[in-house]
Amino acid sequence: MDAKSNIKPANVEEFLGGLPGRNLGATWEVLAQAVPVKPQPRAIPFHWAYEEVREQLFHAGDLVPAEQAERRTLCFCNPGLDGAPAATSTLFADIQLVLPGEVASTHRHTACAVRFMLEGEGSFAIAENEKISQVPGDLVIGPGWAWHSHGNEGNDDAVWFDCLDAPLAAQLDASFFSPYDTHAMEITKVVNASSKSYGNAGISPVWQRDAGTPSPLLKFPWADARPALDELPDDHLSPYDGAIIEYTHPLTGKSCMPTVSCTLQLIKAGSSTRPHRHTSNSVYLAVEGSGQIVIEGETFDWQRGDVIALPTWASHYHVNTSDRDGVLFCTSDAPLYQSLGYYREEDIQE
Ligand code: 1HN
Repeated sequence: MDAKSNIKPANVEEFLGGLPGRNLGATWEVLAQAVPVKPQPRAIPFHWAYEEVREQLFHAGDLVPAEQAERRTLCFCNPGLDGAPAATSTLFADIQLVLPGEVASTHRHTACAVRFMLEGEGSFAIAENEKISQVPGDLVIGPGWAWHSHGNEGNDDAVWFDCLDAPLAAQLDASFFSPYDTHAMEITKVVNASSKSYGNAGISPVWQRDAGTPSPLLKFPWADARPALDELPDDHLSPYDGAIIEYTHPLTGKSCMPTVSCTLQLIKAGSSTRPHRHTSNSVYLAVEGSGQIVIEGETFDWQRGDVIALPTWASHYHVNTSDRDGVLFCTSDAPLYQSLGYYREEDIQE
């Protein structure tokens, strides 16, 4: 029978068989696909060991000149996502190498970016005509659509972790990218201008108060964040995350980016946390000590530089069996879910 016949179908099978040719579907046949009873992430929980990633990154450093790579980074490809450059469905993450003397080209993209410094003194970021100094442990953010570049004027190889909401922007068909008209952006502001204006906790300028999103403060120093973890009183710990602090917009207290939040957490030596799960995807970067994240019953050991992808709705808890406190940096798309009314979190009773 012709798929587009106007003759009344003789039975249900014939009726259903005629729908695809009309670009129609019978909702009752595809309801579970249209409205799954719970999230069905394609990304899987996954761990990348820094030792292996770093070795490959330095091969790139030997073989690929900076001029030939817009950014010399190795990105984390979640095995559940068919080779796509994405650590989770919404978050791109990579490890970047900038050798002494190199300066990256200037460009901008709608995807927002966060950077956590791992190795090397003497590198810098440039964002919107401001030069930002950066040392290991610092978090430097790159707001969406801001012109940016970076370089290394020290003697050490600079290595850092990047996370961008690029897969989200691409899925929303909202991704734009453009190169600057010259290689280098001129610097018109004082070095670390945003830190000078907004970097004093609880104290902010009156005359130029920028309460828009994202955060007008672009650098969150390790020298501020790390002591804050140790100082958190015991009655301010999270049952699920131990001592955990968020890098926040200095004027609103909200996440540093509209779609991405950044946290730093400490799992005390010999401690473990309660299991829970939430909608929102996370990418963890281990920064100090060692520990384990148990995700859906599978144990992922971590040490400094390791990266772990936690897809939405996967149950997880933290363990630190070592005799040294462990510290994890984490990027998450929770603000996205929260602003859309899609955020859910659930304690898991054993
Ligand atoms: C980018 O601009 C940076 O500026 C890092 O450091 C990684 C990955 C994809 C697209 C742009 C950076 C990036 C990126």
